[in-house]
Amino acid sequence: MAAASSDDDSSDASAPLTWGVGAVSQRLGVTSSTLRTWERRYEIGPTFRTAGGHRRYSAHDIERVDVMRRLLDRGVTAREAARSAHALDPAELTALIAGEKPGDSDLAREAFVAAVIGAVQVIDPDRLSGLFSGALRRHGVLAAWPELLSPALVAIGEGWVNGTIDIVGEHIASERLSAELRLHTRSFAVSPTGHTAVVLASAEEDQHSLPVYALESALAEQGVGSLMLGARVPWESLSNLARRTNPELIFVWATLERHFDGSLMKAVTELPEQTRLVLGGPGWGSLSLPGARRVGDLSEAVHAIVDR
Ligand code: B12
Repeated sequence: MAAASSDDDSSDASAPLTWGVGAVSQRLGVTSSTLRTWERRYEIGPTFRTAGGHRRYSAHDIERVDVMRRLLDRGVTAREAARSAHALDPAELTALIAGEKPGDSDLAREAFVAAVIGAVQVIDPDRLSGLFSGALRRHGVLAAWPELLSPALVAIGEGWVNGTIDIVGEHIASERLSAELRLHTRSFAVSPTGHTAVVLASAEEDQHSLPVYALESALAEQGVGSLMLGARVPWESLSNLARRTNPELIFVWATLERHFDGSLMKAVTELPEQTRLVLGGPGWGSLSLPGARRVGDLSEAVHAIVDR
């Protein structure tokens, strides 16, 4: 989507970021004339106008148009779609997006992703926290992660690649999501033995840790505690820790591609005999480590750990 702008004739620094008809049309695949019709007939349109009279859509206006479009795509009449889309204030839209059972409806997923992207683009951290916590509270991490949160992260990654999302936006979303995942984790009573029996970490030099926080949280939902080491854990430290605490299982996440590496092999061979190694994430590619088990998604990782 074209970047939000403040036109010369709307350059009030306190005004929210807004988008023109062309940008909205391009983003949602709805022609400009249809957008004008929806505004005229159903009052589904922009909240703002520039001093020069040009239409300016806020992030919420865009979400409302998007809901209208999706409901129409699902066979709802225009009048009903407009009524539903109209009835949503920003908080209700958030609730609707996070509240529909994920998996049941593409609308829930796509609207959630659109809301997250909108909040990243206008830099609205509190809305991000609200979206993330709402999704976790309503569905639990085991459903919310694959159905809502992961797709939102993938969309953020795409936004970063095509230049519509700044790296700062990616950092804000990541920080807010990891904070909400940790809060979710702490809301469950977990078995204290897990804190030494199960160790979770991201691979050496790999800064990506959100899937590991999701796993920590999903285990907590099952009453299983774990020792979370976070991002970029050196192999040597991991194997030293294992020799001192004899964990039953170590899970290591890798997003970035891993290559054969002597210090990794040494760490693996020095693990205590009882310690099982479980690997997750695209970075492991075809690398095979002696005795290690691969898991492909969050649910499989939870089962591998809970049923160990
Ligand atoms: C958030 C994010 C960051 C955050 C991480 C914050 C944090 N605390 O984790 C920050 C901003 C720090 C970051 C940094 C970087 N990032 Co980054 N990042 C992302 C982003 C947007 C989401 C990552 C994520 O959590 N994905 C989790 C899920 C959603 O994705 P997935 O792993 O592909 O999921 C698959 C499976 O693994 C499985 N799965 C999903 N969840 C789970 C959970 C478990 C437990 C299991 C077992 C499986 C599983 O299902 C999915 C389908 O197969 C991705 C975009 C993306 N497409 O993922 C880029 C992305 C991973 N980053 C990328 C890059 C390049 C970087 C940087 C190198 C950028 C830079 N130039 O500095 C640095 C890395 C520095 C380093 N040394 O590590 C690339 C990686 C390309 C590659 N494969 O090499 C991506 C793909 C963006 C892109 N499209 O180019 N990043």
